[in-house]
Amino acid sequence: MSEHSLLQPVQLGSLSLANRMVMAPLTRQRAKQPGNIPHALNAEYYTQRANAGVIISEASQICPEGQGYAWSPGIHSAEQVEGWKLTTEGVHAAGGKIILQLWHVGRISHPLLQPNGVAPVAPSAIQAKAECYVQEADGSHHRAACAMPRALETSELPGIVEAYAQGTRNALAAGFDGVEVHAANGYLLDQFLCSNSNQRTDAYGGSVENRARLVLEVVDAVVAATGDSGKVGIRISPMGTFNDVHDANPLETFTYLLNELNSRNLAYLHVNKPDWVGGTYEGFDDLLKTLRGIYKGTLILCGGMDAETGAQALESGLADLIAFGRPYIANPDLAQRVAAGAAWNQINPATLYGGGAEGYTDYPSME
Ligand code: 8OZ
Repeated sequence: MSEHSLLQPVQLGSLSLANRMVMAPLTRQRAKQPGNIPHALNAEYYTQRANAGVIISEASQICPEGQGYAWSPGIHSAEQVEGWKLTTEGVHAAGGKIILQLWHVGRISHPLLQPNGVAPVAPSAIQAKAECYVQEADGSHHRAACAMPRALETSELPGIVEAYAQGTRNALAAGFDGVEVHAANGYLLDQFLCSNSNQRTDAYGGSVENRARLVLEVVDAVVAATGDSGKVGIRISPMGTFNDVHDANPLETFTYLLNELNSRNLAYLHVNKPDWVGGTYEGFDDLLKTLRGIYKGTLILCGGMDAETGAQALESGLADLIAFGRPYIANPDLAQRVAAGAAWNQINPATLYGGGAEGYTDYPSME
C-alpha cells in the first residue's frame, strides 16, 4: 500500500473507488463509422487505463444534433449502446469503474454534422467565435468555423431534457457505473449558463435563476433516470473562455448553481480549471476556494496537475479527487507510476484527435 494521497481509497457517491485518480473525459474522435459507434479499439484504450479509481468517458453526444466533432461517439443509438458494452465489460473485468459523459454541443457545430444539414441549436442565435471539426461528403475533413445557430424554442427544451434522460438510460444499459452531465467548456448547458451566449427573454434567460434552469432540469431528469443521485456527477468550468463563452459574473452564477446542486446530493462536482486552453485567469484560484466552500459534496479537480500538485490539492482540502487528462493519454499505467514515483511519458499532440491505434493504445507502460 502506497502512502501517496492520490492512492487512498474514496467513496464517490454510490461508487467505492480504489484510489483518488480520475481519468478525465477526453475527446479522441475514434468511434467506428458510419454511426459514431464505440468499438474494440476504444475498449482496449479504456481497459488499459482501468487503474484509475474511475474513468470518465470522452464526451458522448446524447442525440445526433448534439455532435460537433467528426467521429465522436454517441449514446443515442442501439448500435452505440452495444458498442459501449465492449468498453464497460473490459474496464470492469480489469477491476475498474467507468462513468459516461453526457454531451450536447449546442452551437459548437456545423450543418455538415447536423441531421439534414440544418443549423445547430443554441440558447440564442449568436455565432461562436470557435471551431468544430467536420467531415465533407467526399471524406475530406478539417476544422471549421462554428455555424450561426438557431435559437431553441421554449417548447423544444423538454425534448432536450428528455434526450439527457434517454442518454442516461442508454448509458446504464451499456453497463456504465454512472453518468456525468457535461455543463462545461462552452457546450450547450454552459451556453445557457453564461451571459454572453444566452440572451433569451423566456424563463431560461436573463437572471441567474433563469440561465441555470435548463442545467438543473437536466440534472433532475438524469437523477430520475438513474434512480440514484449517487451515480450522477456534473462538470463545470467557471471562468473558462474556451468555445467563446464568457459570463459577466462567474461568482454569482456558480454560487447560485452550487447552492442548488447542494440539495441534490450528487456523487460529485467536477471542476475543470480554465488553464488547459492557455491564457491567464486572474482570480480563478480565489473563485475556486470560494466555490469549494459553498459546495458541500465531493469535488473532483482537473487541469494541468502532476502527482505532486495533485496531492497538494487533496491535502489542502481543495479537492477530494484529482482528474488527469493529458497524463492519462500518455500513461496507460498512471496509478502504477504514481505508486512507483516513476516518470511520466509526454503526449504526442499530433495524434490526439482522430486516427487509429497510433498515439492511442500504443503509449508504453513501465517495464
Ligand atoms: C477538445 C477538443 C474537442 C472536444 C471539451 C469535449 O472541451 C471537449 C473537447 C475538447 O469538453
